Amino acid sequence: MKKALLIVDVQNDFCPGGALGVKEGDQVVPVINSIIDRFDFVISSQDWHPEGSVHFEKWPPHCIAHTRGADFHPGLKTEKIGLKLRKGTADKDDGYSAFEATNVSFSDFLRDNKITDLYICGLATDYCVKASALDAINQGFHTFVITDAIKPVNVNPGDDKKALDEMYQNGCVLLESDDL
Ligand code: VGL
Ligand code: ZN
Repeated sequence: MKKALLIVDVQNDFCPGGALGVKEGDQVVPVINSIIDRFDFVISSQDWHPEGSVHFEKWPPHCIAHTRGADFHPGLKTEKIGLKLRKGTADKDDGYSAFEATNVSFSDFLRDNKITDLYICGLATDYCVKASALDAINQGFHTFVITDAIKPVNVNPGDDKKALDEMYQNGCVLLESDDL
């Protein structure tokens, strides 16, 4: 059994003050930093959009490739990250899931490294965390979501509860960082 941590989109634009700031998004940072040493591998994903993306018909422009908004939150412990995934890189691509990364195949990486258990944290619960968790389940990984290390966009109130319910119903284990 090998465990990997996937840190989803802990980027400046998803933190308070960012272009698509998630309420309390920065509060996931100390929780993630406190658990990062407990995994065999640490992988990050980054939203990495081109300026003219169709994605920006739904969302304010955010995480434009090579901008400060697309950088990791400055407080995140990044030294342990062994693989950095970039997604949403095409004009016509939302790229919500880390499994849609275009710079490397995430599922090949997990299989090549014999990772069985994937723990997911980061931003945002109701979009990229959910999409990544559901893909992980569909690809056969034991999938865990760390509920005190995620924050939602909540376009509509309760979207976070719905997302957690959907992940749970599909077989994700929901747990808190203290239970690791
Ligand atoms: C995300 C909305 C738009 C996310 C990305 O990281 O959850 N949400 N792009
Ligand atoms: Zn995006």
